[in-house]
Amino acid sequence: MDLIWIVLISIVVVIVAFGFVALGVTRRATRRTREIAEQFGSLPPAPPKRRPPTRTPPPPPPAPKPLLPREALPQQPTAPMRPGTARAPEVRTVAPAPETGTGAPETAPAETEIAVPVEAKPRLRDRLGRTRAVFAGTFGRTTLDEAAWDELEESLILADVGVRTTTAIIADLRAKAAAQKITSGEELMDLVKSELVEQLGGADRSLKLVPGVTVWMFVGVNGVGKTTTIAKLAQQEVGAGRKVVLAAADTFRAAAADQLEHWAERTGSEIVRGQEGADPGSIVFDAMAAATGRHADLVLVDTAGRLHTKVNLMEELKKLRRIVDRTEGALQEVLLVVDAATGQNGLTQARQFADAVDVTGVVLTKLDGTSKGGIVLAIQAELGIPVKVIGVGEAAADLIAFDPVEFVDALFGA
Ligand SMILES: Nc1nc2c(ncn2[C@@H]2O[C@H](COP(=O)(O)OP(=O)(O)O)[C@@H](O)[C@H]2O)c(=O)[nH]1
Ligand SMILES: [Mg+2]
Repeated sequence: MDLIWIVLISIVVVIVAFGFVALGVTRRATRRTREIAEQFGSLPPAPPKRRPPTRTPPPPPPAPKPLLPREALPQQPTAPMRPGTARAPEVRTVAPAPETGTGAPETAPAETEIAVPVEAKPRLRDRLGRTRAVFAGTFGRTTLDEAAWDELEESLILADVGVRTTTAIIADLRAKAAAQKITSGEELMDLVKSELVEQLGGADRSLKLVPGVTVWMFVGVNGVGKTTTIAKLAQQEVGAGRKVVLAAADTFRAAAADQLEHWAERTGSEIVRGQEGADPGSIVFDAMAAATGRHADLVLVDTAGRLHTKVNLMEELKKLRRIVDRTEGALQEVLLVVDAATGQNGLTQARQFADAVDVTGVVLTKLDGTSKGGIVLAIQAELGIPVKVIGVGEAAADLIAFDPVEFVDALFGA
């Protein structure tokens, strides 16, 4: 009996021992399988202590920012349809977006409210470099002889002051130089500066605003900078807390209203626009209605610079003027936009527009890229129309209220 028990116990011990051995082998085999599989990437990685050192993978790229779809922009209801219009002009209010120059339209993240950043105002002196260069060295002479006078005359003509105005200025200066017994180039420079300020001085250059709705209308040939100037002024006026409506009455070119709408978005203005070929009169009519209905302060009317004929254009502008004039006292400025680089040609254009619509002031653009800044003097002397604001670049902040003293200082100052 004892023997049987001993045999049985021995068998159990042997079985248990086998079991342990088998378990160990299986574990080792599993580990090995895992290691092999890991090398071929088919299993989840083993605990860190078993992994060969690896580099931290780069963080995933940030998720793209949500873009604001056009439909998501807050929109005003469409203005009422007028008889004779193919489609009612649309009135939209658009949220201000950040200014990044005058490039292609961009959309803004929907969830953040973005204020139009205040751009640094450009220094006039820096932007007038090319006209300034025309006068550089003119006043370096120690004696005021005939050569010095010739040089000054030449510089004024080169800067596009125009022959007639230059002749008048030189005659005036000669008389003053003789009376004041001026003998050096340096003294002459002071005299020239005060003469030019005097020539330019005295005009009222303010852009008029009245209580209720004020309208500023912009006229001028294609490409001079009407739409850009409107954008710049819209930014300025919205910044001053005014509610601004842009009237896209240049329906001659397809892109014109799009360009204005883009600026409405950036400046936080409302826009009234129609389709290409729509009646500009109906756009202005609806813009006036929208402005009155919504208690806007200012309507900026963009007009076409070209129609099929010049007569058409002038007649169209007169018509737009009459529509605005139905709101008594609203039309405060008819601003003729002139590209400074066109020099004396700009004067011819100015005469034609001034004859058709009573122009109240000139916006002289692109002074930054031209040596013909002297045209400011010619416009005022020959047309009697004051230059009110000047464009010195393509960005929204590149608009400066024209000040004769600042202008002359920028041309001749050290
Ligand atoms: N350098 C410079 N470019 C300007 C200025 N004003 C407008 N422009 C550019 O002139 C071009 C025509 O302007 P736009 O406003 O479309 O002219 P519009 O046809 O009269 O409306 C655009 O490329 C503007 O960026 C300015 O003061 N300086
Ligand atoms: Mg335009």
